[in-house]
Amino acid sequence: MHNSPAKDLESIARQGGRFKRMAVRIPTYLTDLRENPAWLPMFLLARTLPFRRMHWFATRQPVTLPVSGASMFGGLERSTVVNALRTDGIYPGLMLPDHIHREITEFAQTTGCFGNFNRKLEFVAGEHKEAEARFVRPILSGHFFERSLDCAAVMAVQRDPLLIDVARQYLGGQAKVITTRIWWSFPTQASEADRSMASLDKYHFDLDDWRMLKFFFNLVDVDEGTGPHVFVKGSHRRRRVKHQLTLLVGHSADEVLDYYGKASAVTLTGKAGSGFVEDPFGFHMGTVPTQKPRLMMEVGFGVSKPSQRRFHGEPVLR
Ligand SMILES: O=C(O)CCC(=O)C(=O)O
Repeated sequence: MHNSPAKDLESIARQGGRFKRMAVRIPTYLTDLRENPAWLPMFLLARTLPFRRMHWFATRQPVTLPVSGASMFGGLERSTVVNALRTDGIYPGLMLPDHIHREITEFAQTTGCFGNFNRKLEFVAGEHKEAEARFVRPILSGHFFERSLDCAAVMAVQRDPLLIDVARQYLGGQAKVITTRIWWSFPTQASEADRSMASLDKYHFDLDDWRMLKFFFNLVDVDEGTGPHVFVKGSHRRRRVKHQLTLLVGHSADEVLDYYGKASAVTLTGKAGSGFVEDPFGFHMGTVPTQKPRLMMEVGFGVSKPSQRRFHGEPVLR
């Protein structure tokens, strides 16, 4: 659902339905293509299982020694995480040390974020209701973009040896960090367009690279009313032909769950600091909070040259 300019995404999304939103992304796709011609085969073929497998066998790089140094995740076995990722597409048992998640939450409570991906809508999270009144619109998300990297605890998580070790074992030796972000999702009356832009309430898979891995952390206590993330187990390795041949990455819950079964959907509630790592080629979504704001962190890994523009406006890391 990514790969579109951060600039004025809100106004684009408001202009109309799904096909209009796809059409307005065409200039961005063309720029991506000029900048990196290898983007086109990825965009067209990485949605199909046979081409993903071919790419894996053709490009996989060997994993060298694990990255050394102490991890904030203690003695968690890399192989346990990687085996769960291969089988289920998700490993749900991560936990950040208290001082780390508290430092990030304090940063996110005291630093201005940008509403609905729009840099003109700046506010601090505690003033969400006032911001909605001031900007006369529902505000569903608050992103920090490059400001996320000013928080030392965010950087400590991004650089933790466990993350890169797991990413290399799962994606191949060339795996590298491509995104790091923290963001709020707020309870509000959001339109379908706003929800779609924030990757909320619609199952989708990510198509920013041939192979990706995302670590997510709940930075506040997340229950059913806090808009938890949902992942469909096994959907990273089994895919209906119809869902491989479509240009659309988003699909209705009925369509997705009829195929994988309702029991395959895992809802990632948990205490502040709890985290999980998933293969985002599997179907997943955030949900809209109904009671309390959710604060999340994501560190994403990929295998190709990252695009200059990210959908969420976060900096591209080199
Ligand atoms: O907000 C969420 O939990 C979903 C995020 C998401 O879908 C993504 O990063 O691809």
